[in-house]
Amino acid sequence: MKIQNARVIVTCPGRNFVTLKIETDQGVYGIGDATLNGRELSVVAYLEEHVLPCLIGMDPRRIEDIWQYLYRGAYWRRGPVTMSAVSAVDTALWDIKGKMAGMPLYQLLGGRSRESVMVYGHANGADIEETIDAVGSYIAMGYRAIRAQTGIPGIKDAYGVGRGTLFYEPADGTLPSNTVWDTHKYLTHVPKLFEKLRTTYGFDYHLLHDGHHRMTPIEAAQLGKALEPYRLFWLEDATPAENQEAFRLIRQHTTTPLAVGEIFNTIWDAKDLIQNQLIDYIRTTVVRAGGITHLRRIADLAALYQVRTGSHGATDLSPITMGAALHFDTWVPNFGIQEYMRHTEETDAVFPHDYRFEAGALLCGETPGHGVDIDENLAAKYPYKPAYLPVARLEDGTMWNW
Ligand code: EZ4
Ligand code: CO
Repeated sequence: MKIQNARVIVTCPGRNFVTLKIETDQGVYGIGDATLNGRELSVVAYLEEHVLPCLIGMDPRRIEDIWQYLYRGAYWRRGPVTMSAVSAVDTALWDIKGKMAGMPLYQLLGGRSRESVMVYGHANGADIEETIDAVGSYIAMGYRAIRAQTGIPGIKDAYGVGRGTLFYEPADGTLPSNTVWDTHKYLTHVPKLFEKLRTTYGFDYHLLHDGHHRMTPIEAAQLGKALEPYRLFWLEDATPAENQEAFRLIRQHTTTPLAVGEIFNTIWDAKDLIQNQLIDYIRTTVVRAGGITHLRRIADLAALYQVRTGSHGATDLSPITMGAALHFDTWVPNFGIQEYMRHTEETDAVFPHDYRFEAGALLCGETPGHGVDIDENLAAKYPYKPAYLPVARLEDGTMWNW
């Protein structure tokens, strides 16, 4: 069996998605997500110029060997562009293997560990009142876990707020837009949101919050401590994790559970965090961290330390990543939760899939492979549109983390 053809499809049904399609000499094909928000075409070039020519003629059944070939063989390891490309190849190859075996991906991984995959949705509002209402609407839709973000008085365009509720999409203009940040104002305001949420809705729902890498370790420790009475499911991306040791300081001061990893590329980004038990949830997902092959390695390491999974699932990850992640989540023994931001109807139409939402959970289907396809005719109707993520500066103009 041979890989006969491999090509990249770029489409923008409301936002940009990069998809890799691998075709075999036996008529079976597989698809993988290669979307890197705001840097999409760099992955397209990496795939088209450097990866796809090597794949032609290879045996698509040798998933592990092809992974090692792309990772070790490049000499230059890791990084978001490289690893998004490796992820796309890996996901497409697992899709092919599933189709050849006539089995849904979760069966190939070892079978079902749970009946459904608990997800959390994103509630946000310009102020506390609006966020309280938004959380209420997620409860009404059946969610059992909800991430809550709110606008901060005196801060223009705080992270996670605005541009619609159900389909929040941060990427916008042809150049990055400017937002402003002030951690002092944020730290004063956020505990009030969670106090109000608990007095309004009680403790029967899981609440989550994303700090989006804005705080220093000691500021994150303060927030974690202030939020302890409201028993969060997790505080996400409390501080940047290039220095994994930074989380030790947060950990020493608070019992609020910590989650990180949506921008990690490999197991090496998470190794110290996991082995020192500095986090509770690891948020790497299929498209960003080397596909199913590498994600499994990360999850197995995490399991040794009682760290559970909490895969990233924002709208800039295509339905292919969501579909593959749900098979992974259905199998992985140390599952925690899955993020779920809904894609628009236009996106769902371009990527027909068999997963479905029910009672606060997603259920993967029984279609062989990962269960997500691409309608290429429809995809062709939505040409690529450059869109950047915003940047953030402090009030005095200092560049900060968006
Ligand atoms: O800002 O995926 O938890 N979710 C997030 C996302 C990220 C986007 C960046 O493209 O932090 O909303
Ligand atoms: Co996040």
